[in-house]
Amino acid sequence: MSVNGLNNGSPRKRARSEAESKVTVILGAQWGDEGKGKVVDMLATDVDVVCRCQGGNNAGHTVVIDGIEYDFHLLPSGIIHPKCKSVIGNGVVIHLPGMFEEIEKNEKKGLKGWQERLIISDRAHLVFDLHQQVDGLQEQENNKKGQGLGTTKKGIGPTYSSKAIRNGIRIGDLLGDYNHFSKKFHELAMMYQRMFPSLKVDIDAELKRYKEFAEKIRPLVFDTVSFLDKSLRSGKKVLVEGANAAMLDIDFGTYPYVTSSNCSVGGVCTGLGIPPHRIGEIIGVVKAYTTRVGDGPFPTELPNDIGDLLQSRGAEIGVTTKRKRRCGWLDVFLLKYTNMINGYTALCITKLDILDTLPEIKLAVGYSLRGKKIDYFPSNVSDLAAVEVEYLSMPGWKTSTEGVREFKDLPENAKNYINKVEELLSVPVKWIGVGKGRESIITIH
Ligand code: 2SA
Ligand code: GDP
Ligand code: MG
Repeated sequence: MSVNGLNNGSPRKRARSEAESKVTVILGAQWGDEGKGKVVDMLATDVDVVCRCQGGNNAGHTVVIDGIEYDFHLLPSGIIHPKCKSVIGNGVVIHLPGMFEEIEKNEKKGLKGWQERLIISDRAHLVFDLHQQVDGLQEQENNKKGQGLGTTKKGIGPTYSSKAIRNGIRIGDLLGDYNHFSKKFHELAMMYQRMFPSLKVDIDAELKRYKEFAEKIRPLVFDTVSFLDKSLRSGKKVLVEGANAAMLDIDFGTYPYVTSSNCSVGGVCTGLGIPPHRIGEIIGVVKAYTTRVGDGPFPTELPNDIGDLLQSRGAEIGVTTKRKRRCGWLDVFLLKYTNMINGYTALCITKLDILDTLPEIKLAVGYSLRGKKIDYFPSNVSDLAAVEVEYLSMPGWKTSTEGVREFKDLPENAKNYINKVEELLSVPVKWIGVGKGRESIITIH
């Protein structure tokens, strides 16, 4: 027996089977829209299961295959792969009308056979229309005080707050005793009507509609904890598709300008019921510059011609709300912070091609606050808004990289840019995106 009382090394310590596998996690390293959908699609060709662990249909993940653009909000981006199961885990919040609309839209583009592949956790919470209305009303009130957050109004905050104050309603409640579900729904609606007298909810119509949804989803609902446990024990390849991104994480992001879930690596364990030792590769998806949609401080923002150029060349428009995304230089100081939290084992740098026309490119390498260099990422948004950014300037390459498929064929200055990011972060860059399509990727071996 060792000093700490554990049987380390004793025969009673059960060896993990050779066949067991670890999950590969794909996470947004900035403020979202880094191109996670494309990375998931690229890796999903070779996996058995793709899971969403947090967020809801606020997310917008784009996959482009043979020129057809699919946008996924609640469905894992792996859903188009015919051999891959798609799991919506317990940490996700689900708006069923939105999910079926998304399915129908993608069916028109060629999505088939999803009924055999989609698996929904019985522990996931339901987003009702009333949560979405409340999201809008809260934003309206905050805007009047000049304190709007710029949410997607998809009901994400109100649903996670229902979950936290324990009057949330889960998929399992919908599929169980309908009287119990109706009672819970009544109580939820009454609470919000007390808080927002202008809120209109046709309770009977909603209950009727949800009775139909219950039968539609019943065949898709499982205990995803044991499904994933079995999958991993039998060596299946599992991919986790993070939604939103580290700087929008409710704990580590630019609070209160964040979403309401943990979009960093911890959300993988809590949102799927996977123990930490089963986490393998953690791929950070980094856009070659920075964007942010919604309000909140953004130290490297470029409210000028360069920002406009990145916005238009990068087609930086929200996939869910169609809002213009704010654009700025790549912030390596911020990436160092998100790497402390997520521990990336590899990076995919996307949208390098968008920088192709610039004569000079800058990287943020340090922050100062009130004249003093700081070695931490400010937790306070007014401090973050006040930081002075130290930049490293690099020459651009002013050549198209769109057709490049091998690292060695990139222009020298583009290679220098990638190498500099890798050096500053000490994380290997494994992939570089040079276009929207599935094929527009450079793999570094
Ligand atoms: P919410 O709706 O409560 O999650 O909003 C809170 C903040 O989180 C931001 N947020 C996002 N940021 C980037 N991308 C997201 N998905 C869509 C996309 C966004 C869109 O892919 O483009 O279409 O506007 C996303 N979802 C939430 C949000 O802007 C708030 O700052
Ligand atoms: P996600 O939320 O992280 O999945 O990213 P979004 O889909 O919201 O936004 C990324 C956008 O960039 C989408 O329109 C993608 O098609 C596009 N995209 C992804 N990678 C690249 C790339 O390497 N180059 C270019 N030009 N576009 C890309
Ligand atoms: Mg997105």
